Amino acid sequence: MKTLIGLPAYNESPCIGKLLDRINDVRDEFKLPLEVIVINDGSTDDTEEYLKQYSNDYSYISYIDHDGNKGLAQGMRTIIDYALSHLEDEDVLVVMDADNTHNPNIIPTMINKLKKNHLDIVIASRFKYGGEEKGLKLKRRILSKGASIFANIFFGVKNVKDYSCGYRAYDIEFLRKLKDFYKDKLIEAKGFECMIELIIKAGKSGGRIEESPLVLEYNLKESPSKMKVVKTINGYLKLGVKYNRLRKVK
Ligand SMILES: Nc1nc2c(ncn2[C@@H]2O[C@H](COP(=O)(O)OP(=O)(O)OP(=O)(O)O)[C@@H](O)[C@H]2O)c(=O)[nH]1
Ligand SMILES: [Mg+2]
Repeated sequence: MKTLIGLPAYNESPCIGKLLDRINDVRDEFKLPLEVIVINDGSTDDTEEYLKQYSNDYSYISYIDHDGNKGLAQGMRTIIDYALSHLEDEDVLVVMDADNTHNPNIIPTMINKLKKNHLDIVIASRFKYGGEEKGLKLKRRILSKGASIFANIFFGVKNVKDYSCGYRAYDIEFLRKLKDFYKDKLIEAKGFECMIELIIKAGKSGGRIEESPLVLEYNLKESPSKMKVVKTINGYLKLGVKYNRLRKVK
């Protein structure tokens, strides 16, 4: 069994090297067969220079360049397509932010949970007992908690509290089934709400989803945030209209 870590990255030069070092430590410490794919989404800073250097130094790290900035949703599509064409059904895809706020040392726990409990997705959750958001400003805390409450009311996916966090482990057999079913419509969202869309569709397809606590290390964030609050809330509301559980839609 192999694990692929997929990192969507846009202008992450202050953080990407630090995160790849931390992933390397976890790989050594836990002797995990880990590989890394970074999607460099038209970064205009030195992200690509770091990726050239790290992919030269470590054969298990590679990257794909998008020609221009296509957005997080397209980054996720590229990661999923890459994972499905490079991994076997027994393998695992872990997606996490490239901004060094997601500690890779919980990856072994997430994979163990996924495999032991025969799950389809494990979400690293800020709202699971033991999780927290270190260094996050009040406005952003309200947004993440608000997204969680909103999504629970509208979508009510079993066992899920953290719908918007991108840090997750996906079972490849399940992801393949999901992609075969939805095809090019697996991710229709344009922005950051694609993370919620994936969980809604996984839940509708009978996916077994559980959470593992995440301590979000926002105190380590050095790159500017790319999350546009108004645009993201707008995206959440559109999902609410399209997929809310009162409507009988596919
Ligand atoms: N492929 C791609 N990735 C992006 C884009 N914008 C952001 N990302 C990545 O998506 C992940 C999440 O972005 P963040 O800026 O960390 O957003 P967030 O975690 O919701 O909020 P902050 O941490 O406050 O910024 C990071 O790895 C970013 O590099 C984009 O346009 N394209
Ligand atoms: Mg982030």
